[in-house]
Amino acid sequence: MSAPRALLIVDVQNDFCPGGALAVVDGDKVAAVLNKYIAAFVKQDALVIASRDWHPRKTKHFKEFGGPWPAHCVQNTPGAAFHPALKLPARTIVVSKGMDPDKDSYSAFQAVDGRRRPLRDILKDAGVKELWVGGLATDYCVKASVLDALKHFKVYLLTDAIRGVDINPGDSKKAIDEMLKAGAREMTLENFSRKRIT
Ligand code: VGL
Ligand code: ZN
Repeated sequence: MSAPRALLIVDVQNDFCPGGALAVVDGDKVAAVLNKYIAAFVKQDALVIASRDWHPRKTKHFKEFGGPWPAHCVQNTPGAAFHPALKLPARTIVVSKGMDPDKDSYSAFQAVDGRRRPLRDILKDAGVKELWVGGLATDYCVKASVLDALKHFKVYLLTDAIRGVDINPGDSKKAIDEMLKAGAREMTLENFSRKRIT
């Protein structure tokens, strides 16, 4: 039986990092922090899940087809690959989202694994009670995922392992406030190491 705790790494992909099509300032900096959590979760035999934005070339999510964003994370392109600084263990469960050309969706709870199992089923089947969430972007996918997660799980938001798009200044801060208000608990690597939560 695996631990009741799981780590959800949201969309740490090249296109959301400096140099990418939808770059988030310092997006790549989350990798070093997340690597520490990954090591701790692997030691605990806890699930490590990585979500990815995985869009078809034509989707209403992209500006050229009526959506809000420049093209990014197009399936099987280098921009859609996980950032190389992120050390994902071989047993990582990868879930993909954003494949529907007619939808503009953000939450990792709309993602499915290679066998089309939705994230919620994967977590339930593994007996997960607690989800620790970090990644990109704070004000979009992280926020949507955390708000969905709170309906079913205890959630820790890894506030030093997230970065936001901040189209309007302050969006990320607002998103963090909203997640905490909805019931997410804040966790930083410093607190995690100090409390040696196991
Ligand atoms: C995201 C904007 C567009 C995200 C995805 O993963 O936060 N943001 N697509
Ligand atoms: Zn997207």
